[in-house]
Amino acid sequence: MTQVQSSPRQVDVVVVGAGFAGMYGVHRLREAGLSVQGFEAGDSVGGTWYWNRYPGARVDSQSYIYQYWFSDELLKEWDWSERFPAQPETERYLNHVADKFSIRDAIQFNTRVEAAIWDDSAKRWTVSNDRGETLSAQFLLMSTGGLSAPNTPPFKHHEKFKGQIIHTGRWPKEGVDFAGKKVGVIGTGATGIQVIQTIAPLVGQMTVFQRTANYTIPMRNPQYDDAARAELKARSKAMEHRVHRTFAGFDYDWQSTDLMAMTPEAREAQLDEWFADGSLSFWIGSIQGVLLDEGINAVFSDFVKRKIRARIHDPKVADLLVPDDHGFGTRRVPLETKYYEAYNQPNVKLVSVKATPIVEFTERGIRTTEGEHECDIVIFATGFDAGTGALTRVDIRGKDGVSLKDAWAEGIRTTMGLQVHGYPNMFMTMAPFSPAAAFCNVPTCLQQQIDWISDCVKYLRASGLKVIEPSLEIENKWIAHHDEVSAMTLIPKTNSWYMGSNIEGKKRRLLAYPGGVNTYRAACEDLKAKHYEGFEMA
Ligand code: NA7
Repeated sequence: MTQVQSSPRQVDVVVVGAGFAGMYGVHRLREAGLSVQGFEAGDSVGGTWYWNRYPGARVDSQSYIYQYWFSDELLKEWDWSERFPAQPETERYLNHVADKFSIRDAIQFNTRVEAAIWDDSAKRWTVSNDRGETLSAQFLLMSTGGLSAPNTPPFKHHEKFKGQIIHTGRWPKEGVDFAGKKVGVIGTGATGIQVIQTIAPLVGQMTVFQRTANYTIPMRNPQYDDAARAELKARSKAMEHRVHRTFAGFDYDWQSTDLMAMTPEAREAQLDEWFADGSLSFWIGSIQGVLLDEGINAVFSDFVKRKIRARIHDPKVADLLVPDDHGFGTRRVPLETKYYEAYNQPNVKLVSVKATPIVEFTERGIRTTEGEHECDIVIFATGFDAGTGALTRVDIRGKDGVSLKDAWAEGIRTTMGLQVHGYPNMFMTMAPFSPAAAFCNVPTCLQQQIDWISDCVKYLRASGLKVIEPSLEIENKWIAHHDEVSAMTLIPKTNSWYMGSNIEGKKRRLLAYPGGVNTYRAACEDLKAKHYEGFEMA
């Protein structure tokens, strides 16, 4: 219940969310001299790395670029143990940053923001939370995460199930004992793959319910010794410069190799070489044609299909695990470690819910059209309402009193994923129509967006201005550009969370700007240099 207060506490900015972006937002805005109140639903910092503590959770970006760049001291003192650290290490890192920069002081934990209403006469946001508190803020920073609103498909009769149901994005802190248990896993995206490969050796039996088979890349994850760490740290400044200037915010970028002009043998050797890096560079650090050209895409698809098939003993199981309905890289490509080998274990069964759909949950498990599958625990690795979900779950009302949820039901609108026309002084990170929403090494984009936002706020203050909002014209221009670039890629041809098509009733639309982190950053810099031309300020 929201309790009405006569004179709510006034702050300069409310920051919602204490993940990578929210923490950095608190730091930068406080540094700029603003009074900041952060709110976070969890009991500590970390965002994605707080909530997703399922077995096997791990970053698919290299540790040395999945970090903050703002403090030389931090860069020097923090030691990453390996190339792709597991969730506990990334969570430890974020806690270390929070402690070092006293970020917790500005954040109220265990508190969910429920509503933010723009008061156009006062030119301020009225923000209320689930503790019945209300605040008045000049600026609102929604750093609620692009992949933070869990998608829990409404399976029939799930309440009848006598066992335990757990969504990977809400994993219990105390952990789960799998020994001897019959475990069902629904979903084989990046998360499902990490869970399945990790718990397969621990469970009594596992039944995997797969709807769509994905392309994957085997992860190469060397441990770092002191020499390796020293070498990476020596390059950190150069790396920071680099990641902001590549297509996907990683340290690798598109290459100019003419794969199609090669002999079949040379082409295979080149693909093998890229694949052997064991990172996402095979996808977004190879050649751009993979996302633009059907012919090139088919070459990549065929290569990865052969790699997958070679690892699975039973050809019938291989038929199900080899993707058959989309091209390589048109949905998120997970990195994996011994994922396919799990299906060679006698206690792991794969059920195609495309061929035999889930009918209902029963007391003892899940019934598909082929029969009942007994489970003690069912893991929902069913993903998120990406890009929009965390924003539309808060009752955000702009100038005309229209909720963002209703406005976006008509069609998502943002200006570069940073602001929305009609919602003055509201800033967002990882929102639709910026690369941050999907096509980015996320920390690269989040830091770039927070830097842009804090520079914008500093500019307003220095100029004696109080309000900023994109004009309808500039917003329309950006949306048209986003749609034009999207249509040039192969991504809209495939169903995935990239397109919002994983959520029933959500309009199909490419959520992330696919024009490149480098291009997007240049456009943001240009706006800043031109003093936010096209934005209405007062
Ligand atoms: P994803 O990639 O959205 O994967 C969710 C999985 O759950 C995927 O295999 C879905 O099948 C499956 N799913 C969703 N709903 C259902 C229903 N109703 N029945 C059966 N199967 C279903 O989420 P992740 O958590 O794996 O990854 C999200 C991102 O987080 C990831 O890309 C990284 O960037 C980090 P589908 O493919 O839709 O047929």
